[in-house]
Amino acid sequence: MAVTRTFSIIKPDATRRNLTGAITKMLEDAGLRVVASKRIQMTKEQAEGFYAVHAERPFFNDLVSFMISGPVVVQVLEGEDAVKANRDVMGATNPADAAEGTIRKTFAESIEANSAHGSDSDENAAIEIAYFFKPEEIVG
Ligand code: RTP
Ligand code: MG
Repeated sequence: MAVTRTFSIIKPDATRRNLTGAITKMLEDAGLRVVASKRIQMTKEQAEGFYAVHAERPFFNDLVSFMISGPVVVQVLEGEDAVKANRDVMGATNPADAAEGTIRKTFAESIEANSAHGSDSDENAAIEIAYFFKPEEIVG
């Protein structure tokens, strides 16, 4: 298995509750290394662009409003099969379905305010990383 990168967001419900460190610790304990990180306030345009794939979904407008409701921490994570390692430790989208010990089971407030985002493929990871980071901001 190769060392790869993925893209993570610590969402506004989590930054509001001061969980940036706790969630980052769970990512690190899962074998992932933070090779880039910044706390930002996303603009509406940025959030709409990031979630463009969901533009036709009924929850799109609520999701964009939620994602700009407070600061987020965007991160690039590196590790063995990083996309899978990250999604495994995040748990299911709906915290009611998430396994014990996952980030979403531990911290999520709802299916929307679910504390963390993680890319769902290597291809999308590369697109999402480039959406928020310049190459020189990532130090492996
Ligand atoms: P993510 O993209 O954030 O890592 O989450 P995911 O793959 O598990 O979920 P996805 O289907 O890509 O949905 C993106 C985000 O939209 C919100 N959502 N709300 N109200 C709803 O039914 C609903 N479904 C999804 C969540 O914040 C989800 O993470
Ligand atoms: Mg997704």
